[in-house]
Amino acid sequence: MKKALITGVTGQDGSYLAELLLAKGYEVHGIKRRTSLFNTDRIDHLYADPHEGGRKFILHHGDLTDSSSLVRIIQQVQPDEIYNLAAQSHVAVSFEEPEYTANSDGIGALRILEAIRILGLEKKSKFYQASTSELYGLVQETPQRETTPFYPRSPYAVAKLYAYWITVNYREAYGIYACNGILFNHESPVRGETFVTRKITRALARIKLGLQDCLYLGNLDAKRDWGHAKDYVEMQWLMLQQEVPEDFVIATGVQYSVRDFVDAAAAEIDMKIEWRGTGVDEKGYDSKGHCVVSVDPRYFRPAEVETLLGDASKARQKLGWTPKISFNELVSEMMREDLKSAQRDEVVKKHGYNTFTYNE
Ligand code: NDP
Ligand code: GDR
Repeated sequence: MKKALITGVTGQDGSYLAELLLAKGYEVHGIKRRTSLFNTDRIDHLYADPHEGGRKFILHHGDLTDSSSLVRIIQQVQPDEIYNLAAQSHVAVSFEEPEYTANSDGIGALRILEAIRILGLEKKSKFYQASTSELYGLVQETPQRETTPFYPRSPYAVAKLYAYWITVNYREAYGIYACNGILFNHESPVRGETFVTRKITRALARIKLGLQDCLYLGNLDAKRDWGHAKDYVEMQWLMLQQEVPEDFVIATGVQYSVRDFVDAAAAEIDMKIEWRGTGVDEKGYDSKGHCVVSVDPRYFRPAEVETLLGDASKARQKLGWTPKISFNELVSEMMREDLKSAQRDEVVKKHGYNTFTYNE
């Protein structure tokens, strides 16, 4: 039985990847951070009680900023495959916490690669690095592919640039089977609530049911190549099953703006969007006291990535990979699931309890 170790197992991709690998018969180990509240919502359905034998899904406490925990876990697990998905993954937050982002997202990858070396696992443990389309930042070529020059535009992207190159370097220097998946944005119903797609579907569902007044957004003209996380984790696994380790771009090849995403999500629930510019009062309300979408400059970034569009021809040709879930199916699934959770909140509210609107 193959053993896989996933860092970031409590995140969006970690949860889909754990499901996929368990279905393929792997023993799956995951690293989670110590938190003051449970942070395992996305993987609770996979949880197995440690008091029962024969577990295939095992969690370990560790942190990408703590080499000792990483070395200890990798030594104990002796994984055939390591998927490094853990990161401070929010681009806007990286401007506020640049040093921490560099430590976890950049040096974190190095710590795992060094652990592989220290433990003499160069020929045993294959390594996947969660690289990103943010590396292209201020784009030098459209669409972006493996050979497009990088131009990172945030502390997050700069940290990921280090992780990208250290992965390439350890592959070339020490013969480790190490690859970068350069993944374009991918979303799902379990996407973090402060990324723009989930923020939109969650807010529109709550506005529809009268639980929230406004959706405040930043740059509506930013364009992204949005795919579904479920499709993309399959690709992460495929990249570690090849004869030779290589880096691959993963994308749909179709681009939409943030505004398009709002329109598509609203259409799913027959909601007519009232676009409000910055010309309304400071709270974003119009004269009728009603507002649906408002631009709030607080969500503008110090340096923005305006447009990303990927070319995944190499993955198509060499790995036979194509995304199965379309943009409209993705939006529809996210909207459906957020409507369900808003309906639950509606029941809670009807019984006199407050529900919480987190406007971040
Ligand atoms: P999430 O933010 O949903 O998940 C990140 C995971 O990393 C969480 O499990 C989080 O733990 C964990 N984590 C954060 N910091 C640390 C740390 N210091 N030590 C250990 N664990 C930590 O991200 P996604 O699932 O969306 O993305 C997965 C990876 O892919 C990330 O590296 C991201 O940068 C990259 N990526 C994502 C893309 C996307 O569109 N989703 C596109 C391209 C790359 P906790 O649950 O406790 O917060
Ligand atoms: P991104 O995703 O920065 O591409 O990083 P995000 O959804 O945060 O932003 C996409 C675009 O939407 C614009 N935007 C807003 N973004 C947020 N979060 N909130 C808003 O209110 C808002 N309004 C407009 C942003 O300015 C941006 O242009 C994601 C992360 O998953 C990274 O970890 C990953 O590497 C990249 O995708 C590929």
